[in-house]
Amino acid sequence: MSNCKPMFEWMQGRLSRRQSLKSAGQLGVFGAICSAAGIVSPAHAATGKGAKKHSRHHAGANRTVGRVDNKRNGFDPHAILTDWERGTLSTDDRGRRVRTFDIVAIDKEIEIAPGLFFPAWTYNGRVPGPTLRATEGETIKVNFRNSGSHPHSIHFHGIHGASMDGIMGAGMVNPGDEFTYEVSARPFGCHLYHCHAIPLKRHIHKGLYGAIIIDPDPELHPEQREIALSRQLGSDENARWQEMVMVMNGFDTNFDDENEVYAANSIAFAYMLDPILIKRDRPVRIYLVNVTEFDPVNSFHLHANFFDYFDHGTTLTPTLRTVDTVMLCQAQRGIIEFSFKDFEPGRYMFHAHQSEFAELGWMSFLKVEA
Ligand SMILES: [Cu+2]
Repeated sequence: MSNCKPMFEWMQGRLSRRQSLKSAGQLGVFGAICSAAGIVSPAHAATGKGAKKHSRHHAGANRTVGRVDNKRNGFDPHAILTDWERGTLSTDDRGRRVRTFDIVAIDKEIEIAPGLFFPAWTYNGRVPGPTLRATEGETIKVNFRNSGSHPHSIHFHGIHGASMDGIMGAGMVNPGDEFTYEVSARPFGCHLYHCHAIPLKRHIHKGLYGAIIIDPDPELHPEQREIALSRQLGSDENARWQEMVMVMNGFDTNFDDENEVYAANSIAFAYMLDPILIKRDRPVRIYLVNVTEFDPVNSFHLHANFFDYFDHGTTLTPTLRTVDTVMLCQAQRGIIEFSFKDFEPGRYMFHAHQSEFAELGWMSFLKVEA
């Protein structure tokens, strides 16, 4: 740790105030790296003594040391990949299939990197909020209770009436109050929901967002029934796929309208420290959502392979084929499909291709196994 402090002071003298603040945020990550046993200063690295340790530091850099306490957070980034919230299915007196979810807004401090805490506003105590999953044609009802300290709402990117829009005068909920949103589960695809209280950037960035996945109804797509079936959770065709959701986000830990930490599903480097296990012979499908505030774009880049991309997930044929990078503005989302069939087993990296985001947490591994 003592080696890190002089370096930080040296850097601080050379940066503008805003850059310094940002470096202070980085120190959370950098400090964690330095606190590991065996890290030596660049000065020592220049001599023979300690050079090996230093090179090991560089080989293993771009990650944090130590672990986020998932238990204290109340959510686990690995569980979030696949913990679809299915709600309760019923038929109403108009004969409609209704899927009902319960969501509560709660203020909650969460740990986003080891030892780095963020005063979040959450849906159901987690960031991102629950991944709602429904089937095309259903009616979605969400009973929303605001147990937070500010007015909040749920605004769905989907199809619904004006009164259900989650904006001022249409489903904005004061602390202690409740509201039931009713929206259509269409179009099928990969969508999102978020709070639409103002100031919008603050309410979104604090953590009030989540993914909503609408599976296509195979009966409505006879010409592409097999593909639709593969997306329908619970079908044999779907069971073959290794599906996961990734919500790309960032955290402004010092409230200067810039992010100090970036991630997929909130926890910096979570999938770097514990790579996501992938079976080589089964295809992979990622539901990707960008909710990053303050930066105009985020991106997803896969190493050593290429993928097909379905913009917004609203088509059954790819909108981009054979690419290894996609760029998404805030609220843009899509479905990524690829396979590691016949590849050499090992760790395959994926990350934002804004290098700054990658170095501040949004860097990950898939561990491909035979
Ligand atoms: Cu809000």
